[in-house]
Amino acid sequence: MKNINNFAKEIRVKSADMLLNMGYGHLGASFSIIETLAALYSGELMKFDPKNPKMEDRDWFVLSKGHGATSYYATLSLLGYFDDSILYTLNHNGTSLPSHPDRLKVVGVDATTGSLGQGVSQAVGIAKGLKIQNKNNRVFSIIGDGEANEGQVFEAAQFAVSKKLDNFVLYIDDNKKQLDGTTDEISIHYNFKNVFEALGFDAVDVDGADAHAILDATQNLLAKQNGKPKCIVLDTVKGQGIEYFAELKDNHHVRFTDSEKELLAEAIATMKEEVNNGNA
Ligand SMILES: Cc1ncc(C[n+]2csc(CCOP(=O)(O)OP(=O)(O)O)c2C)c(N)n1
Ligand SMILES: [Mg+2]
Repeated sequence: MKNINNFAKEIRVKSADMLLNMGYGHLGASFSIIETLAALYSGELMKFDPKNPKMEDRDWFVLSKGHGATSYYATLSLLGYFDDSILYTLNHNGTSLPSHPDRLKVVGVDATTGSLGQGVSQAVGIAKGLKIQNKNNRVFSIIGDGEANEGQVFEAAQFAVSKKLDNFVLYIDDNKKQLDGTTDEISIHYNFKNVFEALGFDAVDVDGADAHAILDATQNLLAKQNGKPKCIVLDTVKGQGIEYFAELKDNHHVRFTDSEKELLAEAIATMKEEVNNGNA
């Protein structure tokens, strides 16, 4: 079995490297989903094959909060979906790696996202389509806590409950922040577990910085084939994994100062060493 915590660290190293190379990017949103990506793509949860990305019996993943694409791309590349060198063309003119996931451009991406609320609707549609075909594939999707301000999220949730989509797992990256403030300041920060339970989901709270806990919680929920869609509320910190950026107030989209570039480079070097020690 893959060392999932080390895999998460590898994803963070690669993501940080991409952002440093570009000089700016969606650091906060990318970092808070890394442990979830590590669990999903650990080999213990989702069925997938980088050599056969459209494999019939694969599980599907939809990153509804598409602005977190940096760490998603890093994960796909580490798994061998595409060459590492492509990562450093992120967001450049003519790139095959746009800032937000595009299923027609990025190998391994199943749904084009970026307009908040729309990814989760695609995900439940895919889950229903699989049920109609009597297939056992599952669908996993991540939304942000700010994204949950979109009414469309709740239309999708009602659809999932009414169609008994127990092949659908919704992760809420509850980092308590949005683009330019905390979710509390901008709207209401709901107790998502209570809200989604009330809607008809099986819902649990999980430490979103613990890849093993995320994996266990997902497996436990999926074992209940009770006609209820699943919701995992991830207690996360925006920018988690590198202390300076986790504590930085405006960490949604960061354009690095020279000193921040130095700090990021140092953090990458430290994490690389930890990855090597962990793999030893
Ligand atoms: C429909 C729509 N409205 C606005 C935006 C601009 N936007 C991008 S990210 C973001 C904040 C999202 O917050 P959250 O869902 O909490 O994600 P986080 O970055 O915290 O992971 C906004 C408003 C968008 N992408 N789509
Ligand atoms: Mg958020």
